[in-house]
Amino acid sequence: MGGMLCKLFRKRQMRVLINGLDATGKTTLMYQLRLGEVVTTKPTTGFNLETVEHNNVELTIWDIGGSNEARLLQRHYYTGTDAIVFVVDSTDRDRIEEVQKELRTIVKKNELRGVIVVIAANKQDIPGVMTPEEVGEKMNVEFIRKSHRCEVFGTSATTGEGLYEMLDWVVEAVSTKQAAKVLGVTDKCITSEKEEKDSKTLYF
Ligand code: G3D
Ligand code: MG
Repeated sequence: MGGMLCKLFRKRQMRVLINGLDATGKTTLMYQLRLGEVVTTKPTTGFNLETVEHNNVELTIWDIGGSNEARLLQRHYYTGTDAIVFVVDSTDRDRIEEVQKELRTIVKKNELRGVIVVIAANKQDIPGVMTPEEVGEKMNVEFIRKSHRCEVFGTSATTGEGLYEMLDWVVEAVSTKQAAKVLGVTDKCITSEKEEKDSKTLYF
């Protein structure tokens, strides 16, 4: 039953934001997915926006940070978001504290109440980097889980490792949430049973 519902709702429109500090691997990840043409726009001075639309999924990417003006403008893009993928550079121990604060600020935003949060512990192909568990701990995932459904995935945007597994999870989680909303129940009532499928299948 749960699986069927998820299948039904999988076709619905989804907005996924991909955020993270500069040089964490967001653009590389976008190209690695090869979902379509990546369009780069500059809505105003201060930040670049990259978008891909594929089937009913809209992926929007930008680097967090920048001027206050840029941050105010970014706010506009939060509205209507279903999931946020927060890309972390697992090699960057120096900035992990800063990253954790940024994510905490983002998830507290009204426009992002209840969105699915995914942390991509990226650059896992590099030896000696922080493990996904370590990144999760440093990002204080337990705190985020008090208000949001949140999961950590180890990824490599250059090799593609872990990307499809992560996006499969995002689509499944958003589908379940959308189905629950329509039915007026909490998403925990709908078991997102894993169907017999190739783990590399992306539903976009
Ligand atoms: P951004 O869009 O978040 O700013 P980019 O980041 O996608 O531009 O990536 C920044 C740099 O990190 C790039 O290197 C890119 O190749 C590298 N990178 C991104 N993801 C990974 C990864 O998973 N593993 C490794 N080893 N490198 C990664 P350059 O040298 O082009 O600046
Ligand atoms: Mg980029």
